[in-house]
Amino acid sequence: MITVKVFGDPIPTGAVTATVPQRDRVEHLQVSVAEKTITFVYKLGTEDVVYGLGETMGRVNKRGGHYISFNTDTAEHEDSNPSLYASHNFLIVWGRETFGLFFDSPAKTEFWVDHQGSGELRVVCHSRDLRLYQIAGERPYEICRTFLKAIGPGYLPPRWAFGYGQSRFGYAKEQDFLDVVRGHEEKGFPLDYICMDIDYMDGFADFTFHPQRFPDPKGLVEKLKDRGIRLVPIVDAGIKIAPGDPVYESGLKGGHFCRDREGGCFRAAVWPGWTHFPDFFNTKAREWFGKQYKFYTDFGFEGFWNDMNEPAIFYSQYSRTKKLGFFLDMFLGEKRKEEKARAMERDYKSFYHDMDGRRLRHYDVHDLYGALMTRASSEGLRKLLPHRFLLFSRSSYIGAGRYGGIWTGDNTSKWEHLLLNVRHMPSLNMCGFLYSGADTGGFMGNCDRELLLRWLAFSVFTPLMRNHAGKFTKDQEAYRFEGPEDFRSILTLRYRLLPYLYSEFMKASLEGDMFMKPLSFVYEDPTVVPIEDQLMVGDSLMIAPVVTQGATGRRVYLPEPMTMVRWDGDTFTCEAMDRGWREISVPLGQVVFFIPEGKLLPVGKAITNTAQYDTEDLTLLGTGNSYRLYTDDGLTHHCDLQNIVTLTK
Ligand code: MIG
Repeated sequence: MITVKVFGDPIPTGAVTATVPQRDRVEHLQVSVAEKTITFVYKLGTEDVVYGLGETMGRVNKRGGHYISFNTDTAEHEDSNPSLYASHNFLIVWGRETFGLFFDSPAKTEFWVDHQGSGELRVVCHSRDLRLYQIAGERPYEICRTFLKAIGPGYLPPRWAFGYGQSRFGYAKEQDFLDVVRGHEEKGFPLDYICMDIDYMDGFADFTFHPQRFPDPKGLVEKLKDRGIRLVPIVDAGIKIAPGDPVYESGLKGGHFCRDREGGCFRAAVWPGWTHFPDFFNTKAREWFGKQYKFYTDFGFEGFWNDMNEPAIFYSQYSRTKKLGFFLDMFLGEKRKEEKARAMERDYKSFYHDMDGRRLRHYDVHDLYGALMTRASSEGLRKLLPHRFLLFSRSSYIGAGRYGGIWTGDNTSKWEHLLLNVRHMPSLNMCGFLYSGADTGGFMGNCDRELLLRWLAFSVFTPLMRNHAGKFTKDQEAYRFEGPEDFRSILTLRYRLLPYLYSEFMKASLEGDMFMKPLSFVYEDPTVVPIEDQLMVGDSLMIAPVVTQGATGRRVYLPEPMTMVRWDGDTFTCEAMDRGWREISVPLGQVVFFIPEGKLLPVGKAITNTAQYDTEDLTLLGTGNSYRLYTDDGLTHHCDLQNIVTLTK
């Protein structure tokens, strides 16, 4: 049961698609309305668990933290940092009383969850306009499913998007992409796509290719597609101010850019230098932007990643005069950091949207900008391409999960961020972002062999499995490392598990369910509540990734009897195990996972590309009797739950 209480005159955010009954009361919470804010307070029980908040720092149980929804381009993924790239204002209180809340507001929203032992949940919306959704239910999982149904079915990527992807900020010419393909082919490593970062562009302008370094984009796309590899270009939010350029000129002529106070086009500098930001709040501007992807689809591209759409600003006229034009705040001292944050706030307060006749100050609706970019590209691509496409974004807001996936931005090659990736996945799933993942191996810093192997061994289970690294970092492609057999083992496992992963993902997306869940969503066993480094993946699989440097295995809790499956690169070895704690050895290069009693998990043949995918001769692991396999051609938009065949042992 979900209801909504409306405060003030909120804009439609598009987050909830279901028709939801209104009510006048707010249950559970104390509400106080001030001049510019609304504050909600709830006294937490000492044992209460708080779930949700999607892409934020901290643990899966959000207790102890302070989180601010105000989308920010930040590489500082530390618990002291309250804001990342997304705003996912859904949370669940589970304990003495159990209920769900969704603070549907695109303005800055702060959450204190038993912060510094305050014992209370305090939410401050920095706006008087808000829709507060209240979701009733007995258990967190039930509340979550009610919420997911209300925000609509998830984005469905094509099957090739479940293959392995390679990326790096620094690939700058045709040959770099051919080298990556060859690197994987030579070692017998699977691969499905390579991302093209901003260096493909001419002067960092969207909808261009550098004429010398990419003389024949269409030829390159075709050449790689013949080898099963797709290219996935990046698209940044800002449009380069480039008189004479057709995209810039048509945006200007159509009035599709955000306005400054005086009514001119707002200017901010990002990678291309001075840019204008498309006004994604405006229907016509969204249509205009979506149509621009024809530039790529005409060359044969079928996948895209949207970046810098918080929107990130390197500097504005104001911050440039104040010498605050930096983009890596982690290198700034505390004082400069604060000055920069203030300058950013000033920038965000100095431009405006035209939401089909309603003028909005950007600052008041900031958190929706990236989500609306995703919507614009998704709706455009839907018209341009006859089949499903890959699309993932950096910035997001709840509801954007209907239009595309997300990745979690500029993490670092360190063990803590592998664990962060593990914690993010269930939280993102709660908020409707099933197609998601982190930069495997880490973006900033240098990744070593051990970390990459362990990280890949976890990413095997995340829908988006992409190795991405930042500029000037050490080579991070799997084929660059010693001992290729360990990498081949893990990458091959991903492809052998595809029938299961794809099927479970599609069922979850279509049904409004989660793909990756905390154990506590499934088991009513108090022992599992604090366990956040084990996850359920679909219905027949529990994972317990190794996230500790130097570990040769780990302790795993089995909430019920399970089949332990050990993958050694060649064979699956099964062993029945009882409920309870176990010490499991997991040598580098191996992957160990668990199938609950009475469940089956289908695995396919060893393939190196999703083009070779088939569901003939699946092996069924586990002790169940049957498995419901979702099948389709991996491209059609006509996905429904009719496409299920029952496999029996
Ligand atoms: O200012 O396009 O998060 O994945 O490689 C950095 C360059 C811009 C940030 C993205 C990252 C990407 C990088 N981008």
